[in-house]
Amino acid sequence: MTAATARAFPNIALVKYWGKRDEELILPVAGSLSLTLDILPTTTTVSLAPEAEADRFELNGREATGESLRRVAAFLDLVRSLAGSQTPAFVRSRNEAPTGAGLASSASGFAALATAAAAAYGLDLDARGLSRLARRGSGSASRSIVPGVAVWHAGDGDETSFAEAVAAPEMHMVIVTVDAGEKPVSSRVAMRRTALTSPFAEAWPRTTEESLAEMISACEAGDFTRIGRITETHALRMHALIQSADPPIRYLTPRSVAVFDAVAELRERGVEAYATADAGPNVVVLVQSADAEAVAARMEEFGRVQIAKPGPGVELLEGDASPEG
Ligand code: 2P0
Repeated sequence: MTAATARAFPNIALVKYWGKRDEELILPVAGSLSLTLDILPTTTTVSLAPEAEADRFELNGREATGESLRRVAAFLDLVRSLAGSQTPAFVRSRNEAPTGAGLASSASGFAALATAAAAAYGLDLDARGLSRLARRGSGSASRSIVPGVAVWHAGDGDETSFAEAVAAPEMHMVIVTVDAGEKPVSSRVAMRRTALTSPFAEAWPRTTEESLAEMISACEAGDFTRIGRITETHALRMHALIQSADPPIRYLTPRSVAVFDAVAELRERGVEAYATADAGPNVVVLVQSADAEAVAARMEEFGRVQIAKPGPGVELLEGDASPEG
């Protein structure tokens, strides 16, 4: 096969990934757990280009250069080394998240790229193999291979650090985009600075693994309240850790904090809602489906609001059959 297309969706972590123990292999300091969404997918086509001199990468119809091209080309180098190929490729990618909306995700991007590139270069990978490969592009991409709730195991090396599905109760997410601008410090840079300078970095891997074990047991028990509590606590712990770097990094803005307060107020009125936020100011509210519309309406004063449901794992749209496992 010389061309393949794959589609993957972003994921939002309930137990966060923050920090690498191996930057080359992208092995995390602890496991994490996320929900893959059903909105804002990335669709990517990889076409082998034997006549070309170098890889090309087009994102939303625009030719990419600089760091984003370099990252895609480095990832293709990895795929080629596994496939025993030297053929350049043309990568065309479309992100349904509006450009600059702060929701364009390296998770959906590298999950789709890994799956399309593996098919185009003839690598025969099952879901676990795809998750390991996507991880090498961006850690969180390992989880976007998997439908619904995914646990990414820290593992003890490349072979055992992959994501797989976890049984969980039904949950929706209300995404509150309080600021569509670009984040001031990339998560990759911020993770490194946190590890090097925060006095609290030492406690993070152990406490995250504890939260992860509790979260998996809450998911298996179908206990939404426990899932929500762990989610909000772990998100705020991650932001506390990031803020303790030197120089400090603060992703949450006053408006983000106002959303956390509004969510706490909803809880006082008996609505089960829990907030989380990634490496940026936008807030995601975890709810049960019956509450999604009402919570979304309450959040409208803070920014653009979208409701997401659990989404599918990565899909190969043309070429070989869908990944198994
Ligand atoms: C997460 N984040 O678990 C956490 C929470 C951001 C905050 O995974 O360096 O883009 O490419 O492995 O996967 C963002 O990190 O970082 C992330 P790299 P990635 O979703």
